[in-house]
Amino acid sequence: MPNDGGLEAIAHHALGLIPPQSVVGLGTGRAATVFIHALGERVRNGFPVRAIPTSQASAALATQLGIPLTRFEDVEDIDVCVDGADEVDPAGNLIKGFGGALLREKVVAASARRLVILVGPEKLVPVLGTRGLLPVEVVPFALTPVERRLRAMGLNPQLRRQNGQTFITDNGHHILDCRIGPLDDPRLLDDALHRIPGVVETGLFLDFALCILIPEGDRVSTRITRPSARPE
Ligand code: A5P
Repeated sequence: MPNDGGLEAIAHHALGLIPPQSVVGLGTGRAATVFIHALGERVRNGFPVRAIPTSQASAALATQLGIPLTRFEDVEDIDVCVDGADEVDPAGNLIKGFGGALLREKVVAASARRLVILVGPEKLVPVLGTRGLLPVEVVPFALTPVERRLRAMGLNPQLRRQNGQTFITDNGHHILDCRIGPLDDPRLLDDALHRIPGVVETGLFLDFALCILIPEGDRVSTRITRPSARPE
């Protein structure tokens, strides 16, 4: 296996889950980037797909590789979305958004019939929150009140910065990175966060049906969590 933590292997495995003529959701981040390159090669060899990207970065890469992009308005459904994750618990609940694309990632994942998650074993955690960070996307107007609410909840929010500037998401929002520990009840926290006016989305991806691909030695291990990919 090449020295990429096995990402090439799982990305190529994911290609096998994409039927011809599919509409494919393209995730964001390192694992998704490896997959987009693999898909681009297949498209160059004549494989017919259209894609909906989850970020400007993934859109730019797909365009550069000749993968045709489409829009929600022009398709019925997304057949398969392939993305990475920052934490995966044993039930297949996720934390995402360390790369800042959580909102579009969740929109695309929720519109996909099948969600394929590519992760190295270091992302598998016994309990969500183990890595200590939960990104929360916030509209700029609400930054201060939301920050105060999160602080009062004990979440010690930090405004994300990048290259010395406040980080702006592709949607024109900010990210507050909450310091968390292992979460007893991620659903309770997610519901509480969504009740705060100005919070747009959280990095908790709960109850999605997933196919999780993990490199294991020179093999790819597959875990299927739930039968249907769309959370009700
Ligand atoms: C982007 O906002 C994130 O949700 C990524 O999908 C996640 O951070 C995984 O990225 P890597 O594959 O780069 O670890």
